[in-house]
Amino acid sequence: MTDPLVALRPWEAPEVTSWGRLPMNAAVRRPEARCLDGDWRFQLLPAPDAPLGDVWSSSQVPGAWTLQDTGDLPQYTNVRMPFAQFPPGTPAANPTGVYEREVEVPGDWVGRRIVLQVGAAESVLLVHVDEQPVGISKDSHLAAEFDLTDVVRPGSGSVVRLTVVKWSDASHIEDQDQWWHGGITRSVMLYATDPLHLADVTVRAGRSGELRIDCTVRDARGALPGGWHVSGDLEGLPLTQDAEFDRVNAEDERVSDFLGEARLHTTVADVRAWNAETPELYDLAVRLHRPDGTVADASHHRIGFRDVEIAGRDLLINGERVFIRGVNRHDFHPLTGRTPSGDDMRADLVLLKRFGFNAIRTSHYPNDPALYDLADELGFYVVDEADIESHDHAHEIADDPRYLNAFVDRVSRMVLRDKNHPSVVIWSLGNESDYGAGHDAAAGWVRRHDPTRPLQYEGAAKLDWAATDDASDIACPMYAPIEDCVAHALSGRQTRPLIQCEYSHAMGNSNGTLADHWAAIESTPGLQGGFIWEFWDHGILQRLSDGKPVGRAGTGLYGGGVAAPGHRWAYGGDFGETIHDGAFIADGVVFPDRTPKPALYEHREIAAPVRIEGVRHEGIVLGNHQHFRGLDWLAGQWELSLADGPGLTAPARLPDLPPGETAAVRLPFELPRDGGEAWLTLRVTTAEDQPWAPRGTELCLPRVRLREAAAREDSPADQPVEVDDEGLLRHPLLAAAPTLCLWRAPTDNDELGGIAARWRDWGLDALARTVVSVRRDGGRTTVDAEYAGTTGVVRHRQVFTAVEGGIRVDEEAELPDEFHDVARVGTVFETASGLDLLEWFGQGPWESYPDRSAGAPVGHHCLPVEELFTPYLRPQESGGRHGVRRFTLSAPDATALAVELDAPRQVSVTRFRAEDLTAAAHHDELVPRSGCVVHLDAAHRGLGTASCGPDTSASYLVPPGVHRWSWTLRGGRAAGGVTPAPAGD
Ligand code: IPT
Repeated sequence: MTDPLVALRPWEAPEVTSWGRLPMNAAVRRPEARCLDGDWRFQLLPAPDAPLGDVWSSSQVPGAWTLQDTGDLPQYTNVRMPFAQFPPGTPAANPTGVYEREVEVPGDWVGRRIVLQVGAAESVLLVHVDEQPVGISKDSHLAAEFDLTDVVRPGSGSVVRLTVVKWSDASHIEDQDQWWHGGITRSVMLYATDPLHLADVTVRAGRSGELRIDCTVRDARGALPGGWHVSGDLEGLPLTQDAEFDRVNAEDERVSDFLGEARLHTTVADVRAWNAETPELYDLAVRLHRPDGTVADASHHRIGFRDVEIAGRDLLINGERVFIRGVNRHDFHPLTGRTPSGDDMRADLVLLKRFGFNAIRTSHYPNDPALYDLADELGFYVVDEADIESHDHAHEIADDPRYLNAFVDRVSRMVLRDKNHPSVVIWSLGNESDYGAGHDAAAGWVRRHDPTRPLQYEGAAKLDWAATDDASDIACPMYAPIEDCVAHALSGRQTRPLIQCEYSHAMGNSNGTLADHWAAIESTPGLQGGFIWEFWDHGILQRLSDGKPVGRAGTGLYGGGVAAPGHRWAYGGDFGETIHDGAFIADGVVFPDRTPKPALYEHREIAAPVRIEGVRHEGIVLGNHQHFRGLDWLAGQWELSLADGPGLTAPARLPDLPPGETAAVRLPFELPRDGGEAWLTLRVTTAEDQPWAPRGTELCLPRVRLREAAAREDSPADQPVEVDDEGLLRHPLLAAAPTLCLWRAPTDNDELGGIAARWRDWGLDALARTVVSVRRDGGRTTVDAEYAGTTGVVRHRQVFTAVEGGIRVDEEAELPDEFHDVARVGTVFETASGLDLLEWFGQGPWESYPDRSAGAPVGHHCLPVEELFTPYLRPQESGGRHGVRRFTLSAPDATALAVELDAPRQVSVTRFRAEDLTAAAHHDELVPRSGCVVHLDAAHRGLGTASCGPDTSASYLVPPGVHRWSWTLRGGRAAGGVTPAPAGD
């Protein structure tokens, strides 16, 4: 006999969103639940209607079977569907996981209502108990509950079977830019309540201290017996019940169940309001009592008192126009795919706090419930997004009546689940799904059900940012150029807040112009921030020997952003799939192991809570850039860096400064007369333990230049400079002579933005050098050379002059107009091996580029060469340091090579030639060279974000024409340390 659930073919029926599923709610009673996680019997069928076999293996719940060696592997696509069928169609090959286990139902659950909760299943869930059909659910990122009271017997065991169909009509609206998996990815549990139970709890708590709790009770057995009541307390203080239960459904004999509501309320005097800076939470308990006063059901909440409103074009939290420093976050883990643990999620949020983020968009589905508890506790403004993305077939689906129910179902269930979280300040209807009646229907539901929060949907607002009648209360574009946002805010047409739902695409070496975005946001009324795309690089840990994902066994096989030898971070195509979107899955601000990328330091500085506004005669002017907090939780230290002298440090006393205010403070030391260029940095740390940072955690490094560099003169010297007939400098510490370089290993932005293709067309990756002349004139040798590309020739001159202790190199390159936008103009040379430590005066210690240089303060920095390189998943230009004035590469035996630059320049020192990086597809393919590859750039192109969004701004481009730069090379063996730079001034 065919199973009725299978006979329905619900995987190709978008109208069917569920059957037998209980309504979503926000009652929280986790302590009582029995957890059914662990190993379940498992079979992977080739299709949902294929017969069950006799052979069972096992599979871990929660978990993706695609990461558990079942023969079905992860696949990554961005926009396009992984199969050809149009919605609601599915492919014939449709992996279907059957999970089974015995469940013992406790004997004392007799007379109770017994509920099975499946945390998340991807993408259709069919539930059977003892072979009887129980229910169906879709929506891969929300829990489904089923009433098992009539199908299980307390005191005996039952077989629970969960059948999960991978491809369905629902896949077409879960077409997010992420890996496709299959499985039960969140916990499964069983719990019992009294038949008359708390069916839902709705908390409304405003910043004035007013608290209102609506309790919904339900009893499937009929009318409410007399004497039942609810009670509640907030931190032990009893709440008041407004009245008896109001019956919500009709008192009609034909209505079999009872649905009633009661309201509790109180007003908290001197309430400590919740906001992302001071996330004050209160414990709330809500109880349902039997007539004798005993507790039949209880629900516990941590609530926050706060207001969200839109006033004109400002989004206000507790009346304040806050900046939204957001990031898009997926539930991701490199071993488990979609199943981060509670500790993992806490680690994500702790890291985000430490790097200055205050907001999260749960791209592109409701995240694990624990995430919202953490956001409440640690302090984040959350845009909670429904699981709707129909990217590939957006236009067909948005108005398709067959999907209407699914849109409303997904949005409403998210709201019902998450409505009590103070962190959730905005609802989002989903992502990249065009705009249609399905959205308006869902918006209508939200606006009626929860008028306390604004609603956003990029697809609605993008048609006209200034519209006032669509399904979005916020203009929330993605990847809009800065100029467009500013122009809109200045146009006089703006009607609603402008907060980008995605911006600054973090793929590879990226996030160029982030500081320019924020300079515009902070100076333009009407602009309020945005959400960086995205938090994670979604690399999956993969064994190279057999190409399989390592799964949970991979714990400890990575660190510092890099997979252990014999492993790599897999991206699209690495599991042998032919339909995929390559490395576009690796576009986060952290590596797959959560190691921060350098761009995070940029963000941290841009978001600094306290900043140096300038230097005035009365002192250093500090500003408090928070919205709600003073500076009392921060400690500071002044650090003075001198180009040519020892630095100074002193504790900084931070002023008592309300948000938005400035004050001048005196430096506890005088600027020394000597020492050349001088920079003052305020190292800001936490003065006391925070829930997300122990005392002493560094938060930002605002800085200011106190004195410019003085001009230097090298004294001519009388030693020979060795230049061969090819015009190449010979030097004992150089393995390859300095030549001209216009190429960088294309970044993802260079490649996907089409910029690198131009460079290749012009032949910049393989310029042919011809020496034109080598002229020797006493201590000076002039080399003229030509570097020919396919469409133009660069003329290059190097003048080598012997100076005291070394060689001065004056260079000039003239780029033809054809080469109107190149990666770099500069020198490249390679050193002998053994010079493994870099000390430099310039920006650091983090990697920085011309359009991403706000994060790294100017000072003296020192790192082993290996640590200068950033292991972007797909190798590319990496390891640059901006604003370098001079550097020394040294060996343990005190051999050293020192370079003094004529001006702050972009420098990189790595083990890789640009061509090595260009040729590799994964980090593990790189073979480090023994010496160093050194680039000194007269000009280096900004990074921009052209892999998805705007390229860098014109001011960061490298133009054609004449470029000039000079540097002095000194090298040799110095007793007791590196070769000293000449004294300045
Ligand atoms: C946008 C998507 O919303 C997001 O999921 C991700 O794909 C991002 O881009 C790029 O990584 S959609 C894009 C086509 C603008």
